[in-house]
Amino acid sequence: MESIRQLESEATQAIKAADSTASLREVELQFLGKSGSLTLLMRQIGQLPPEEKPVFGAALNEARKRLEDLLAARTAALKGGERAQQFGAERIDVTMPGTLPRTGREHILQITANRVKKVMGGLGFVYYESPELEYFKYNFDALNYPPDHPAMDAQDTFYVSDDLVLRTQCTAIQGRVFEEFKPPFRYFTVGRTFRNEAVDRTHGHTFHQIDAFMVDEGISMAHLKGTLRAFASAMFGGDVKVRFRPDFFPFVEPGVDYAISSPRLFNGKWVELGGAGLVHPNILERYGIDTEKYSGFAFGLGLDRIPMMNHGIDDLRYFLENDLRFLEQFA
Ligand code: FA5
Repeated sequence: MESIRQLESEATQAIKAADSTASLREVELQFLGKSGSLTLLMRQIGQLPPEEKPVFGAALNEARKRLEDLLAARTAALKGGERAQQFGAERIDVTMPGTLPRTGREHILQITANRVKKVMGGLGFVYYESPELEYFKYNFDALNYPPDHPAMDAQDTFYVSDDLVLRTQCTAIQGRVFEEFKPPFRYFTVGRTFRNEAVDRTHGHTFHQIDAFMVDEGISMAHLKGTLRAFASAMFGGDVKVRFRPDFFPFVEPGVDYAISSPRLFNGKWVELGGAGLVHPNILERYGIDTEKYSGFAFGLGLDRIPMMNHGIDDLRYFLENDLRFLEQFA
């Protein structure tokens, strides 16, 4: 009997001292488990004299029952505290500001290209796409460059093989269009061009051009000037001035350079956007077009110069540097 009281008192102490449900579980195993000390005591009943057995058994069961109740109460109390603690740790503050996912946006050059496509479409030109890796034939030969002509030096490019180059000018669409379609027509393209260039603020090794040409009956410099005047108004505003000065390109005759100026843009300085002229008769003849009946104009402009003018950007290298601080300014 004494041993029961002793064990019950020990177990009670241990239960009161336990500070977590996990340690309570250990106490339970230690006293009431399969080989717990109270359970072992129960097994000793058989060795007692018969008259003591019922009294001892009853006392043991009562002690066990008290301990079980105490354990249950203590477990419940500790569990409540532990839950509260867990909730506290996992608590979500729904009033905290969220993290916005990063969203992409169109690149300023893409925005510009899309505007150009709208404007050129509005002027009756059809978009034509051709490869950036181009045959030498279309980049130069078809454009009336005599073999080894020094004009090719102005457009030194990257050769992939003897007859494949990274195109130096979007004018390379001309030969492809002439092979595919019969005049009258108006085609244009917008795309990436490459030159082996001493890179500076206004010259990249990789840049973009708009190139357009139309062939029809009676086309003259007046049509060219009217078209480039309308293009400048649409891209820069109605108040821009346009300027044409004689220039040489093997594929036009006469040839001009085309510049624009406005007091609002680039301190009113003249900025050259590109070259233009009437399609050289040699090219028309090469593709079997009757030059008595048909003539055409062509122009090629730097795309990158347009946002440079419109946003006062003084270095075109920003466009391809992928610096978000620069790119995110253009919605
Ligand atoms: C040409 O590329 C001719 N194909 C244009 C042309 C087409 C003339 C049809 C006549 C008829 P040019 O090399 O000047 O011409 O280049 C045209 C424009 O592209 C330049 O005025 C400039 O705006 C832009 N450009 C040329 N090289 C670079 C470069 N390295 N970096 C950025 N823009 C350039």
